[in-house]
Formats: sequence, C-alpha cells, structure tokens
Amino acid sequence: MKRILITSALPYINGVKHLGNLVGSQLPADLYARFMRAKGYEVAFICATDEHGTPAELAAKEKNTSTAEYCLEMWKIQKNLSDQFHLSFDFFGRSSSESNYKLTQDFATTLKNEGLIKTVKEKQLYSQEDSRFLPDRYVVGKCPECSYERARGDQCENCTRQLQGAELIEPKSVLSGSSKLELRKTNHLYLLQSKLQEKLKEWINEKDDWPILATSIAKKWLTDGEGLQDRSITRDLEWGIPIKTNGITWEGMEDKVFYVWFDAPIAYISATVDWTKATKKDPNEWKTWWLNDHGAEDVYYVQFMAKDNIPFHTLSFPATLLGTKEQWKLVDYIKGFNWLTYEGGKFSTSMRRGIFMNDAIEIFPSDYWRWWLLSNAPETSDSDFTWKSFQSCINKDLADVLGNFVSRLIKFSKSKFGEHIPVGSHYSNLEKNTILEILKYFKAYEESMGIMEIRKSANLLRKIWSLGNEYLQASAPWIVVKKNPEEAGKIVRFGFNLLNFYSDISKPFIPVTCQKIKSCLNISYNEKEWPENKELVFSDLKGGESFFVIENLFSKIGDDKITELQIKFGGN
Ligand code: B3M
Ligand code: ZN
Repeated sequence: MKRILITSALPYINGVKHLGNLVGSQLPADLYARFMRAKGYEVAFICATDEHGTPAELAAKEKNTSTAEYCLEMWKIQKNLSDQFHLSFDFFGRSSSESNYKLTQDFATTLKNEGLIKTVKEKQLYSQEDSRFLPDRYVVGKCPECSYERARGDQCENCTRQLQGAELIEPKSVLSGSSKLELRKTNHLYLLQSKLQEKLKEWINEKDDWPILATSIAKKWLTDGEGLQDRSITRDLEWGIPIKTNGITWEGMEDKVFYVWFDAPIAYISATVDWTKATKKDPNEWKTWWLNDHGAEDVYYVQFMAKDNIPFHTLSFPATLLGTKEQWKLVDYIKGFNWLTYEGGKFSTSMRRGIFMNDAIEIFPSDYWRWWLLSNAPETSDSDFTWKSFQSCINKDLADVLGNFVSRLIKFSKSKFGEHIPVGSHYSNLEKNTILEILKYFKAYEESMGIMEIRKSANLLRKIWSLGNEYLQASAPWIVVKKNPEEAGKIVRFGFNLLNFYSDISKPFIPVTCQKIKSCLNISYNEKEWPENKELVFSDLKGGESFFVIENLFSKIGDDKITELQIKFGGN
C-alpha cells in the first residue's frame, strides 16, 4: 500500500485542549504521518474541529456569544495551536462545514432508503426550570455502571460506557443544576445497528492485528447478551446539522439535529472533500481516499484516538458506512490510547487543572513537549505527567544525550579545525563497528515506527543518540588531535555524519530541533528525506563543508523552575 490515510479524533471545539488530548490522538498521528511521508508514502493526514453537540452550545452560552461565532473563534485558536506544536495535518477542517452538512444528510437519506432508520417515540429528560430537553452533556449524574459521580448523558468518561440520560442516577441539569427533571415524550431517529450486527461482527473479527484496547469493547457488545443496540442519531438541540434530504426537512424532525457522534466521524470524509477542493487540481480526488471503487481499496487507513472514542469507531461509524451498501473505505487499523493523568490526578478543563496547549507553548518549545509526551505515550496503560519526570526527561534525553553530543562535536571541531568539516583519514574499525551497531537499532526503530509502537521507538531513538556520545568518548578526538590531527579530523567528520543522520531520523519526534541542526550544517530541511542507503549515509559529508555553531540546542530545566510550575499548574 503506497497511500496512507490518517485521521486523528476530532478535538471538541470547546476550549483549548490539554496535553492529554494532544497525546491521545493528534500528536501520535502526526508522528506516524511524518514517518510515513519520510518513507516515501503518499499521506493524507486529516483532522477537524468537532463543533456540534452540547459541548459547543454550553461553551458558547458561557461566553455569551452565538454558537456559530464561538466555533469560528475556537477553530482559529485550535488551528493556530496545532501549528505551534507542528502538527502536520494536510487539512484541519470543521465538522460544521457545508460539505459535512451535505454528506451527513446524504448518509442519513441512504440509510433511510436502506430501511435502517426508524422513528422512535422515546422519553427524554426534560427540565422545567430550563424549559428544554436535556440531551447528552446537558445532564450529569451517577453512572449506573461504575457509580462515577460526573457521568454525562451520552457517555461515562470513567468507564467509557455509552449512556442515555435517563439511565443516570440522581441526574441534574448542567444549565441550572436543577434536579426537577421529568421524562417527556419526544420522537427521535434511531439507526438500526442491530440489523448490522452480523456484518459488523464479521468485519471486526478480521481485525486480528488490532490491540485488545481497540477490539475488546466492540467484541463485548457484538457478542455478549446485550448485542448491538439500535442508537438514537438525533437530538433536541438548535446547533447541529438539520434532518433534511435535498433541503426538505423530514416530517416531525423540524426541531431536531443529528447527534454529534453521527456527523463527527463523517467529518473525516468531508474534511478530505474540503482539502481536495481547496488544494487539488481535481476536486474529486477525495474519492480516491474514501471510495473503494475509486482506488481507496489500495489505501491503508489508520485512526488515532483515546479509548473512550473507540466504541464509536468500531461500531457506530462502521455501521453507518456498511449500512449504506456503498463502497466506503473502513478503517484498517485503530491506534487507541489510555489516559494521560496529571500529577496523579485527572486533567480538568472546567477546573483548569493540568497543562493546556496555550500555556505549554509559552513555557517550553514544542519539541520538549513532543518528546516527553511521545516517549511517555499512554499506549498500553495510563501515563502520569509530573513536572519532575518532565524535567529529568528533557535534561537527560535532550540536553545530556543529544544536546551534549552536538555541542561537544561542533565546539571541538570549530576550535581545532575552524568552521569547515575536516576530511581526515579513512574510517577504521571503530567507525565501522559504530555504524553496524547504529544500523541494528535503526532497523528496529523503523520497524517499531511502522507499526506505531511509540514508546519503543522513542527508546530506540534515544539509544541511537547515545551511541554518538559513546563513539566520541571512545575515540576521544581531544586527545588524539595532539599527536594525530588527521585521525582527529576523521573522528570529527564521522561525528558530523552521525549528526546529519540524527537530524533525518529524529524529524518525526522533534522537527524543530532537526531543522536547526540542518541549518547549522547548511543542508536544506526536507521532511521527505530519510536515510535509505544505509551503508553510504555515514559518508555523505566528505569534509570541506561549512557549518556554524548552534548555541544551546536545549536548555536544562532547573529545580526552581519546576517548583514554580508545580505551584502555578496545581501540580502538587
Ligand atoms: N470529539 C473527542 C472527544 O471525545 C471527540 C472525537 C470525535 S472523532 C469523530 O473528546
Ligand atoms: Zn461509568
């Protein structure tokens, strides 16, 4: 497969995202996109803001602005922050785009024509005090499954169980706090997922290379007694996609909109439509990524998300695609993540506990955050962010290992040989053995990057960096130069070739640092550059090339700074 489609879970529009959101989908997706581009694959890396549903409405109410204005403002802020963290989306769209309205309504129309949508009279929580229905996040209460006190009307973020508001114990209105709620009749559209149970079971059972995290919830719901439930795909809300076909509202659906989780995954497709409309010669190129009868069967599609989003991506979204009986591309691999906690507790947007992208980028460069988050990614279990761990990781891995190698090499070279790389003698056994050792770890690094084993890849990359320090230590050019400048010159030339190699293979993790190293070597930064000819790559620099000294590539983080940050961000 030479074409890779990558989508990251769409960040809700409300508020600036915290580090947990970043490491739970967008940043690992960016790492994989960068690696696959560098390996020569054609990549479509798509994301968008998830703008409908109760989070948007509630946040706009708080800001006392219209939901539409709020969403536009927040889209700009989130887009700007993703640029500052060098998230290399090919397109960062909006689920409130015109193309998502059209595509969502088309999907619903096709599903209805396939007999997979029915109107259900149901009872929804209604608040007299707020004189309105309370869908999804408009109501909060105790989870019937795990007794978590702040479960929401659509899902419990603690045990990820999908919920109906009426299932909550002691439900309260999020708007007024009122517990004077009653169940009132209202009609909603249900997607008859139960009719797709066998098709979905067949599809998910083919995914034997998926981690348990990705398949367990789906298999539980598809196989155990409960089976796959039919699910409501509409809500009593103003803000959202109206229930229409070719502009005509469906009968009885005048004051409803599609449920956010019905239209949000469809935004993966519509954002691709918007991308090809905005940047490609052929506005229909999106079909080659999403329709099997237009070439998408040769695409490898990977989705990145946090674990609470997995049920929607292994059940309801595939049900929507399969239900149409059209040639839609289904996901080939789901990379799911556990939670990032903050100093032993939860990140909290409402309680402003933890570190948010806008604050983080003001304190340290994006590569510091990228490196800590990726090398501590919550892949097989939760990870805990602590300021102490951040300090030691940056000081050790970046400053002491990579940074130290760069500064020792460059400063020594300039002091002894000026600002041109010396030619020196031919490589001897020490260089050849170092190359073999590095290539052994590099092979493992490429393999683990290709299967998205992120922490393992970070460990291997760190090991490859450390081999550069070990080489300098063993070859000791500062001693050799006294008696044999020729030999010292060879050591330095090999060191610069190592440095150039590092600045190619480290790009997916720390792109800004790699750009700095490339500019110090007067080599243009090309994100698609990757060492393919393993033997020759360590002789690319022949000697004679000019370079300039980089002043402190990384600055160490002091204890006082960490104490100040712990206090500022509620870290202890
Ligand atoms: N907006 C992310 C969340 O649950 C949710 C993902 C949608 S992906 C289609 O925070
Ligand atoms: Zn729960």
